[in-house]
Amino acid sequence: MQGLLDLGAPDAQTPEQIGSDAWLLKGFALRDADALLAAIEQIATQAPFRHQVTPGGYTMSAAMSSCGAYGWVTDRHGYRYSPQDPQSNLPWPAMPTLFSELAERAARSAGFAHFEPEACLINRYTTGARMGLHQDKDEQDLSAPIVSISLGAPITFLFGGPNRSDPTSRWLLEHGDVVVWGGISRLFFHGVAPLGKKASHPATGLMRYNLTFRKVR
Ligand code: MD3
Ligand code: FE
Repeated sequence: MQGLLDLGAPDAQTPEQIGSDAWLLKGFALRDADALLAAIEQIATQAPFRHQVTPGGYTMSAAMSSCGAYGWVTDRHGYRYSPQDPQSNLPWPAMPTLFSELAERAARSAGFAHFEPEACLINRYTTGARMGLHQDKDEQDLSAPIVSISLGAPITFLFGGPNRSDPTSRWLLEHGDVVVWGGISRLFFHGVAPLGKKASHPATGLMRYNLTFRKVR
């Protein structure tokens, strides 16, 4: 008989190491996916998704919003964390307890106790949207991990090394997957390939959402 006791299948209880101090928790957020998507919709009524412009003058193909004490902002002048949404000059929407508790549990499963995220960046990808190789280093405390939750259409994640020219490995990130990055991988180059034309999920259609939880200060 098949499927009753599949001990070989990866699941939320067995983190898969995808790099030094980087852990993939396959399906870890699956149970909470509907509630997460409803919360994202609510957040977007207060802080709508927008395509930000980089200091280099490029418009990002992923649309972004944020919740929590800080949001990530880029414009012609540079990148920064800001306690206000520059579009409204209001504080970002509060981080739902569901978000912070899920991020804390995921970090704990990967060996990082007491993770208290101060910012949750929300990226929204539609067909063709991508994120080029970059490092996340706008946070003051680089000892805290970053937790990411993928929802909706699957995408290919590119995971490099400490130098831009390092080779990249590819990982498929699907609905409900959670990844925790700490230690040296926290500063590794990474990005996502363009969202495929046929990529979809029943819960989101052609959209993919990514939540990243960060300690900022
Ligand atoms: C590895 N987001 O928001 S999530 C980002 O799918 C970002 O939207 C991508 O890169 C996305 O900055 C990738 C995975 C991720 C996030 C942060 C990392 C991987 C990371 C920080 C350090 C190393
Ligand atoms: Fe990043």
